[in-house]
Amino acid sequence: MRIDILTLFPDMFAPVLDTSILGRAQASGALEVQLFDLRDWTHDFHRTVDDDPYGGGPGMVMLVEPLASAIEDIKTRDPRPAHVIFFTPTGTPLKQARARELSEGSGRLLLVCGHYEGIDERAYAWADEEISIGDYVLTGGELPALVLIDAVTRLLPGVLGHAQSADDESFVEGLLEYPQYTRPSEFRGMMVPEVLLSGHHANIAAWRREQAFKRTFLRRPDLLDEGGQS
Ligand code: 4GS
Repeated sequence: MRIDILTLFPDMFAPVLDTSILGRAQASGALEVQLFDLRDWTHDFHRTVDDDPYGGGPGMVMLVEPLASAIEDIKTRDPRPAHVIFFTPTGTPLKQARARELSEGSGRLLLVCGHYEGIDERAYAWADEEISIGDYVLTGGELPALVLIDAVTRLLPGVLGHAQSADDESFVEGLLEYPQYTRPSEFRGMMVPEVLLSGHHANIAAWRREQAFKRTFLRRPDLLDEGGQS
């Protein structure tokens, strides 16, 4: 998959993208990331990317012109059509099912990271999709872009070692993940549940299903209402 990123802060990405599984995904060719600095599509001496909001109010608003020019230009850099995603708290909340679809989709994403108070509303005409990573306010769309890249990349073929690990965990079956343990079997009086030490695979599977269901009921009953469409 090719992922293009349009941002004012390209330096924010390498430390995350070059580490651990994302680093390996790039080394193997499963993931290709291209960073683009929005200031490269400005034309004035100060390389201006924002201005005061019409109607007044605090903060600055990103200009539509550099965003539109940059997106149109970046789209031509590869023959594959780019699916353009903007990050905003007013977007559709990101769920595992959407991450899965994007990992199986066209093979090319263009992630647009806003900064400052917001983006001129007219720029959203260049968005195919608007995504929120949660109901809180960040300083920019860079961290949301990294969250999306992480969630999508681990679902790409060959990225995770174990074929199983990508679909055994939380959300995939609409439930939270069951609790996990490793050595030692006792730590400061806290025991690992007996059934996990039993070697009885059917009992272990049943215990995990029950734990996943109980946890979901207690902590995220909203997921049970969603009918497993997460
Ligand atoms: C989010 C979010 C976000 C909103 C970007 C204020 C700078 C900021 N983007 N999910 N302007 N939550 N964006 O907080 O996607």
